[in-house]
Amino acid sequence: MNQLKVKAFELRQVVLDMIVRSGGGHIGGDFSVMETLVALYYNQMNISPENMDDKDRDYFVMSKGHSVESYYAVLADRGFFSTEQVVNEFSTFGSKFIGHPNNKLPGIEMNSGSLGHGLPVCIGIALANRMDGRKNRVYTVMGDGELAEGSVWEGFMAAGHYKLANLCAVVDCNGLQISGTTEQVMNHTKLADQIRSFGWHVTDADGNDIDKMIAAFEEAKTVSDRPTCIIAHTVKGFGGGALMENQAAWHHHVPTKEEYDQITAELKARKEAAEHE
Ligand SMILES: Cc1ncc(C[n+]2csc(CCOP(=O)(O)OP(=O)(O)O)c2C)c(N)n1
Ligand SMILES: [Mg+2]
Repeated sequence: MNQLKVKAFELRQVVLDMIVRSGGGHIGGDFSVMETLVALYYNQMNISPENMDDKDRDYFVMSKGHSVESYYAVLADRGFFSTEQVVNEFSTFGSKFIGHPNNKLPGIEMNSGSLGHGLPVCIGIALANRMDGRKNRVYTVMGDGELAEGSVWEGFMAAGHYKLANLCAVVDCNGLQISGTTEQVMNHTKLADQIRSFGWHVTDADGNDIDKMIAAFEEAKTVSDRPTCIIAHTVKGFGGGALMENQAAWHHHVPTKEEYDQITAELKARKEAAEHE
């Protein structure tokens, strides 16, 4: 488990390199969601470059597509393409490594970035898999700001109606979106109760703690009569230190050279602490 904690800090460094080299990206949400992605891709999901043509593999859609840099970093490390290539090519003219998920790349199910579409598409995948009698699981990750999209709530309603126990949605609940706090922009006063009222199993977890996320994913697998939503309580910018943690301005801020050095040092320190845990 420590290895996965270390991995999450190492992959944040890849994200940082990608963004600083290219001059664009969404670093805050990348850093908040990293433990969720590492838990899914290294511990939970049956998915690999070798089994993408196998319909019994698991499915994942990155609904909050602006966090593409963390998604690319994880896919590269899992062997879908090379880390060096994505760091060098990200957001360059003509590259397939564009600034939101691109399904022309190996491992990427769906183009996303226009918020609010991952859950509805996953409902279709989950329904089809169930109709075919498959035992695999379908996962999506949304942002808490993304929940302002009406299609998300239609999705919550439909998935509850169809009792899609093979579906698990994560809300990366970092309390911030593009221009301020979720509370200011579109508040959800009782998020867990709201989602539960649509017929979902809802559980909370510390979304920057891999052990807690793995436990939440394991809990979801025991629920046989309804979909599960994990409300992952995270810190936007987690791992980057006081400079960038919990700051709306870091939604898509590109670090300066000095900030790059500072974040690199912070990530190194956190990685070393995780190694000695
Ligand atoms: C339909 C749609 N409207 C607006 C945007 C612009 N946009 C990009 S990121 C973002 C904020 C998203 O906040 P959240 O879902 O909380 O993401 P996170 O905090 O994890 O970065 C917005 C409004 C978009 N991508 N899609
Ligand atoms: Mg957010």
